[in-house]
Amino acid sequence: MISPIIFLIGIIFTFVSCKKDETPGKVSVIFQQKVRDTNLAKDSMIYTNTAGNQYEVNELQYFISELTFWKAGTNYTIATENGIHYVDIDIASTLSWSPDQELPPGTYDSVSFVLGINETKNKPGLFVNPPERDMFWPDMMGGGYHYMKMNGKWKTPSGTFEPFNMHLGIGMKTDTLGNDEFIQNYFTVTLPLVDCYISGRQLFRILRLTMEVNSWFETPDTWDWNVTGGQIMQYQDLMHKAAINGKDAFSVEYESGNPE
Ligand SMILES: [Cu+2]
Repeated sequence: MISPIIFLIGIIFTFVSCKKDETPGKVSVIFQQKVRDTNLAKDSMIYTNTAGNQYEVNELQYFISELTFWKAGTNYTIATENGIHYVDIDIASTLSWSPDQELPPGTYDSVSFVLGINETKNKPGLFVNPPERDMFWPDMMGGGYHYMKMNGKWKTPSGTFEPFNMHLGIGMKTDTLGNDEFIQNYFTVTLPLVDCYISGRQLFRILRLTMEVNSWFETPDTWDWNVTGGQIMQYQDLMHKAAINGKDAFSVEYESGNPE
């Protein structure tokens, strides 16, 4: 027979463990880069885009900023470290970000972020140390920093390997009067969250943000390096096309459910 005291402890324990975790949560974001759902293998000429270009990626570096969590019409933007995080597939420490900012506990509806850096922050001198500093964008082209550098090679129809530099940043256009005008090419990605409870419990504050690399080369436009050539940073129309293609390159995974 179970003694009444043990029975009572059992009830208290059940009650405590059923209580929702209402402690604020600090989120951790893990950055993943994939090609068709498999981890990106760099320096490997094993990928083919929709246009039929065989390609490899040698370097991939990008900025994520204005990371914002949305809950019932209210939003919370990560502001620590100026709200900007640098990702570089060659630097393991950049592949996760645990900003020191607490979010109220609860079920969040969506997460959004900027690929790149917005015009209020993207100014020369923002970063003084490498590796972020090395993302600088030439002043005469608008200044600030590259949003992304994806460097690699593709195989041309004649069988040679040519370098490509998918570099995104501020663009330049000349208006009808001959004046140069700068264009902000950064874009916001919003991803819905379903049953995403964020709280102090470790399990419920880790988000895996995946960039599907091949997505930059398809939908809405089929990217063909044999047509575009390898360099885009001096061509606003190509950067614009890349930015439009990149908008659906991201997805998010997390542990769903309520910690009850
Ligand atoms: Cu560049």
